[in-house]
Amino acid sequence: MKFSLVSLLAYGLSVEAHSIFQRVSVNGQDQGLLTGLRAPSNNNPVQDVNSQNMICGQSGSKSQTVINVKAGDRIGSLWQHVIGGAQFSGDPDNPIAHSHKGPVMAYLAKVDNAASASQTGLKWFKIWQDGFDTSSKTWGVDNLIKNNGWVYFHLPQCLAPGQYLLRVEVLALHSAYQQGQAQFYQSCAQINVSGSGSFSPSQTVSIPGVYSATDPSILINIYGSTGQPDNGGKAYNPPGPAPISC
Ligand SMILES: *[C@@H]1O[C@H](CO)[C@@H](O)[C@H](O)[C@H]1NC(C)=O
Ligand SMILES: [Cu+2]
Repeated sequence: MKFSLVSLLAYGLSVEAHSIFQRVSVNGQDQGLLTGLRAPSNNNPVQDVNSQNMICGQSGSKSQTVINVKAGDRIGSLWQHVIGGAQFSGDPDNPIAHSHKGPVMAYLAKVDNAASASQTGLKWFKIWQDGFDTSSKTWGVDNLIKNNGWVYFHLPQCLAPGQYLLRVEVLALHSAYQQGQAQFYQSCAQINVSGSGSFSPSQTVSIPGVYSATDPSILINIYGSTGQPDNGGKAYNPPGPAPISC
């Protein structure tokens, strides 16, 4: 009995190798831990694509800060195993377990006041994604791990000035061959964009609503015939709309 409890705990630790988006950088300037973020306080994934937690994760930390950025800026999103970094010294699952293959995506939604706006009912559009590179067999999550948890992308130059919620999402597909087992991780950053752009999306999506549990990029076996997580060498299209281009 005692032994099985211990092995259960050990198993529990090894499977809960999740991650949290918890820091933003702007052109290399770290904005601080949880500053300007709506982030979950624990690293458990969201698995119900229709849950309100799909928006910015389970409700956790809030911030009064709105991060000032310019259209075209290089944004960094830092992912770590638990809030603050590694769970313990030498944590092999920081920033996220290597098993958690999948895409990384970034969405924006216009709001009046990013610090106080409700996150429900917003009109989202995708600005960036890192899916799967078939030639190097590299997933977005592999690049995140390579960069010690940092994910980098540029804000579109054409973006209209104003305040936005920036939602960055990791979709871990290691168990996605079973419906309801794809793991979604996300937080939202509160940003104030300056610039001279005028882009307004002609098509937007609702979150939740944009994904379905049986979407072929969500209900998917990413393992090839030798058990390698290489999607059998096939291309992979991340779920949701295509990123805007401008
Ligand atoms: C947003 O940016 C504009 C332009 O730089 C600035 O005038 C405004 O005060 C900023 N708003 C917030 C809430 O920081
Ligand atoms: Cu996990």
